[in-house]
Amino acid sequence: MKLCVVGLGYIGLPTALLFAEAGCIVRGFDIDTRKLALLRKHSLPFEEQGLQELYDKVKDNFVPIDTLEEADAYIICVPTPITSAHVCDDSYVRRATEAVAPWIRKGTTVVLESTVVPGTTSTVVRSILETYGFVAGRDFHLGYVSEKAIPGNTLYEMRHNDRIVAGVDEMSTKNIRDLYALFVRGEIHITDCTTAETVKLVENAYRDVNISFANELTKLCASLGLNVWQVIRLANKHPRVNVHSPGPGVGGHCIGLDPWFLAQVNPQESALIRQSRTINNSMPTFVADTAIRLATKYGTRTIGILGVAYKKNVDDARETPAIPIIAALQREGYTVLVHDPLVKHFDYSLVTLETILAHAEGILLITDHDAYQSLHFALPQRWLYDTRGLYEGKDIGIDYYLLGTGMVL
Ligand code: SAJ
Repeated sequence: MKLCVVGLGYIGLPTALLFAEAGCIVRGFDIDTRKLALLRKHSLPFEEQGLQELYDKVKDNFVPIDTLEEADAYIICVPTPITSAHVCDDSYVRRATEAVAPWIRKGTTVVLESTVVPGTTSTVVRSILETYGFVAGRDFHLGYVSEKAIPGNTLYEMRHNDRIVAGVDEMSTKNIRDLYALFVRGEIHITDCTTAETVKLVENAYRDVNISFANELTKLCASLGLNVWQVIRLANKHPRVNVHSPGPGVGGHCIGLDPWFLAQVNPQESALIRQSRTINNSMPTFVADTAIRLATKYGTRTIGILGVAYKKNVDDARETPAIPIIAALQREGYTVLVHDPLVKHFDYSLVTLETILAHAEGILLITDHDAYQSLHFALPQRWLYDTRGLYEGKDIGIDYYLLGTGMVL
């Protein structure tokens, strides 16, 4: 089986290497020449647990390419950004599908994995692939498979999570299920393409709504002078309660975007999904305003930012709340020193932790990387504002303020 993965990002590259590990001859196509150059040197364009070891193991079965080739199957894993009008931009999916269409033969399999607006596979993708006269279902297999792997544990979850697999007809579904069964150890559930596309969005919208509930609780507990972390811990003792964690905002390339693709289906009937996005998007301002009140209270002018990755222990800063928070502090004239132990490339210059500890008077913890767990602070630090609960209950050596605990400023 020769298989081509189109798009070698956080999902496409691990998927390609897992198919290579399963014995497929895999071609990995991407338009990013920097990424291809790294891969040709057997280096990775991003960190992911176990990915380098897997690449080293399967490198004879995997070839990065910049021109598509004939293959038995094509897996499309390209980005679906969001526009300023909060609408899914499916231009990468269309371009990737247009690139695959000329390679369709009888018996070819095409799978879309990108997160899309429900209905995309069976309309947009299908019509482009049928451009050259082959008919989906009758002549080639077409379907949709979503992934639910968590960045930071992607390979394990891609192998072991259940998978939702869909085809445009029975044969497509069977063929695609057999394909993913080559490496998926979780249960494979069968459905239609539009349901599968919708399930992916529902998974992430569910998480976004629940995070927004935790963030709204943060503001209510601050008004009550209560510790929101304690309130949530005790509420979650209930066997059927699972309140998520508050934070400085929702980052990453999924949770903050995918709910909009669902709301796009019927904006009049998606008030909760849209309001949840509004609440989560309000957190960076809430955090920046609190940090400014602290800096004013202590008369400090230099603020150190600990962590810019969108969540702990990853090197990914896409859609991170750190960006609007830093911008707000700089707009108020503060000197902002920024550190992250894993992120290599960022919109603001990054300094060493030593620089932060030597010069920052106030500390704002945005990402609770494990690397920050045992830090202890002293002058010139005067205060620390913790937006993740990392230091809750610990003596860190300076005045400590915790998001959602009603500190009196
Ligand atoms: N966050 C909170 N509070 C929480 C949980 C998360 O503030 O209780 C924040 C995080 O700090 C981060 C953002 O939300 O900024 C997203 O982090 P995440 O861990 O919730 O999600 P991702 O984007 O790393 O991965 C999600 C996962 N989806 C679900 O958990 C339903 C993953 O399974 C998906 O595969 C992934 O999106 C994706 O690619 O769709």
